[in-house]
Amino acid sequence: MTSTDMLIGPHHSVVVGLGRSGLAIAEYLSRRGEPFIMADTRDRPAGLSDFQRLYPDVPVHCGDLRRLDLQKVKRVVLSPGVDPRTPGLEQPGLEVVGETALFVEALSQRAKRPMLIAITGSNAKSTVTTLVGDMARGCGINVAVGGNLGTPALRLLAQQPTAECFVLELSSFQLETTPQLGADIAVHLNLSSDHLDRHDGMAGYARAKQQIFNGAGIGIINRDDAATAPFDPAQVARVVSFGSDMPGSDSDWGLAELDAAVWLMKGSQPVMAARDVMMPGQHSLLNVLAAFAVGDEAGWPRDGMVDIVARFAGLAHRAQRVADIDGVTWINDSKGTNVGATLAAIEGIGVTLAGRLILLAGGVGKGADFTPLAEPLARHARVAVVYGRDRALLARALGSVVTVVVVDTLEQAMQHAMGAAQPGDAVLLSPACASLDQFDNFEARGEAFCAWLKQWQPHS
Ligand code: UMA
Ligand code: ADP
Repeated sequence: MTSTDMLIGPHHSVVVGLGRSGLAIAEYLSRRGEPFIMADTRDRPAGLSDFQRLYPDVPVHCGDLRRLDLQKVKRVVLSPGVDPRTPGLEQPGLEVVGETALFVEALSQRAKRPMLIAITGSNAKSTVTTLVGDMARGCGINVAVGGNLGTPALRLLAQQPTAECFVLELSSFQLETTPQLGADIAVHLNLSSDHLDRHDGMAGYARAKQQIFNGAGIGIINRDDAATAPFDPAQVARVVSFGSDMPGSDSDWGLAELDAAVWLMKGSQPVMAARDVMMPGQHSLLNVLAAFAVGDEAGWPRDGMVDIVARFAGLAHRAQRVADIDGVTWINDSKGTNVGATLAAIEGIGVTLAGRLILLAGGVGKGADFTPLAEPLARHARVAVVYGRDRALLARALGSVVTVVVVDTLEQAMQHAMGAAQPGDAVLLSPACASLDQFDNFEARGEAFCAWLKQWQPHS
């Protein structure tokens, strides 16, 4: 037993994780006057002194959770980065929930419950969440936007107490510890492998994502990706789909060719011409369809939404056109940190080109299988230039179907691309890997790409 242990009792919650979520949980429990202790499994967590300054009276436990007697507490509230399988947490009868579960609890206690829109998927969550938020704002809705995207949901509640609509990006980590989300609109964008270590493989990861549908009013799913459909249809009152084909029913969304132009459609009604969507690539059209489906089900005016989409340039480092040099487009998709994202970028941008793609990929592959990239590269690429720690793995997976050039760094990869590209081509940085071998994060990698381009551009 530790000294912290002696201070806790059956009314206490134990909050685990001294990061952004932990602080938002602490603020929430303090506002409600609920006793809690703070815990972190690291011996010297970075946020400790800030927390102690803010909450001098709250006991803090650092290190192994098995040193706390959790059998006697009310419940444990986890930050998303903390694995529910952490030693000490797997005890019979112990209630373990996450920050999102407390948000749901708080929302249900409001006299007039605001609308909850929840968005998950392996890729494109931040883009779609931001676009849905912009659409709501553009249509005059008092909206709060956050979750995995940045501001924890519980902090949004405090910052925007009068919001009539909450739009949350939810990760598998956040969904795993939210037993009953009860979203009015729940969106599952796509599923490809990521975070497999945390969820014990693909089946566990898919199951965590499925929690988005628990108690949902409307489920919005991707017809191109069967894994986005609710495993149990009874979880959701009604399902609406989006996809790259013509929609089969009047409430579904899709694409169709009308008078030799591609249109975004609701059922048989054309809503917006694809050429008026500012974000590049066919995969971006799917993201826009998902956002339209949300706004339409929420009852927002169609014209207002179309206006926002026409001006939405996308987020930095996501399939972002950053330069045009001698007829070659340079695209920064540094957020392509897994195979699913890079696959979508190759397919989505490849089909729009007069020329061919030059893919720049590499970094830390996180044990992923790169072979799904081979077939689309054979169709769309002139060359794949691979760099960084796992370049040999990429070369082995792709070398039999596409010309592969192996270099050490991203800058060398760009130099090679500069020489190989022809007018009409696009050079796509979509690494399918984490950046941590050569950069601090994906943002730093994307910024380096843009900075080198700036030096090379003739009139910059
Ligand atoms: N900690 C432990 N034990 C552990 C792991 C962490 O005690 O085993 C402690 C750390 O010492 C640290 C604290 O937990 O003190 C950090 O908590 P956290 O990792 O949950 O991070 P937060 O600062 O609370 O940020 C979290 C999300 N982080 C993760 O899911 C890892 C942020 O998503 C999110 O923006 C934020 O909540 C607000 O909702 C980031 C992320 O990387 C961007 N998400 C993953 C992704 O997008 O792929 C899922
Ligand atoms: P997330 O928040 O899920 O990581 P982002 O919006 O940050 O999503 O985008 C992450 C990556 O997903 C980017 O590389 C982006 O190009 C890619 N992406 C965008 N749209 C799609 C899509 N429809 N399917 C798969 N990947 C996509």
